[in-house]
Amino acid sequence: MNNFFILKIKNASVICCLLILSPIISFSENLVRNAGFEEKGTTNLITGWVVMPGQANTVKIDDKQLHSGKFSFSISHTNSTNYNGVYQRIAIKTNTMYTVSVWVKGKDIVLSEKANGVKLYIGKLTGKITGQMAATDTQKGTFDWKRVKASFPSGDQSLIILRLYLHKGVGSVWFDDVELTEDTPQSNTADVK
Ligand SMILES: [Ca+2]
Repeated sequence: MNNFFILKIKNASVICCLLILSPIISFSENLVRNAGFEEKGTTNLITGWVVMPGQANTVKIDDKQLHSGKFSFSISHTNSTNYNGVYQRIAIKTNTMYTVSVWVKGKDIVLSEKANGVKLYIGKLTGKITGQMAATDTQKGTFDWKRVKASFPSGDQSLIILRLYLHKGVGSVWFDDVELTEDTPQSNTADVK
């Protein structure tokens, strides 16, 4: 075997390794701003998030219950008709699969009959909210930090709204470490010969 062929084989090996490793080492950027609620902003404003127009003194940045860092976002209701939360608009790619998740903790959450409850919600946004694209399963009762998630195809949407809320229930909920990422392709290795 001459040096030319040895060089070709070495080059081919390097290319094969890169092709095999690329799906493993690739990662997706978290598209959520201030995802861990560590940037407090000014009074009643949370950097990166918009507080929904709800009832006064029901939402806050909390420094007692947290999943990571020093702060979480908290909603506490004493009235079962209350509906409060935060949201942000996020630009995404069309025709792409995304996964969204959040860490959530609850205390004494009791929901009304027609409540949507505790959710991370993804909605279409074409000038106004036009429908749900994804939502995590609702949560109730008392529970320690757990991660809830959902996946969805973006379809023709290039802008979405991500909301965290407590709808029509009493009790307290904490949210932390929100994540929205593009799904990484796992099937590339099948094309490597
Ligand atoms: Ca945090």
